[in-house]
Amino acid sequence: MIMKIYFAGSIRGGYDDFYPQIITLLQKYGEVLTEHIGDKSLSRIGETKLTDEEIYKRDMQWLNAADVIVAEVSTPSLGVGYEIGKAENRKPILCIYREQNNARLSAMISGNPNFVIKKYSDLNQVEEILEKFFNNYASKEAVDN
Ligand code: 6IA
Repeated sequence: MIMKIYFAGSIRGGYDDFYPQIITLLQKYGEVLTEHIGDKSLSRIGETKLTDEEIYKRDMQWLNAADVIVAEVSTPSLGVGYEIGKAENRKPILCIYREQNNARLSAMISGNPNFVIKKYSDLNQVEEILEKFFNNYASKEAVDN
């Protein structure tokens, strides 16, 4: 079975240019349900043909279908906070975080023991973080089944 990965990243909260590369790295481990978040032209301001109601409905379906959530939390986003809050205690959640301009991560995320939180400064580090997280996840799955 191919793993389903929900990648969450700030859109209207502020778009981050690293998303396309992070999504490419994630595709090594499974299907990224939300790969459109890496589409720069569309996601600058969150414009799309879908209404907000349609976006919400589709994303909640994907969130429920996902085996694991990976959230890029460097840019504060109500949407990302909501998504990881909804998935908490139901799915493994990895939050990756890039320190920029001394901005500090919300204590509601950094202080939450249900999230695996990893800081990075470049994509090589993201690659290492993902490798460790997914290897760990795969070995837990093997024990559970
Ligand atoms: O509050 P934010 O907009 O920063 O919330 C971002 C999060 O909400 C992401 O993790 C997405 O899963 C979800 N989200 C918010 N807006 C959209 C959206 N807009 N499409 C899909 N998911 C969204 C349309 C732009 C899209 C074509 C890139």
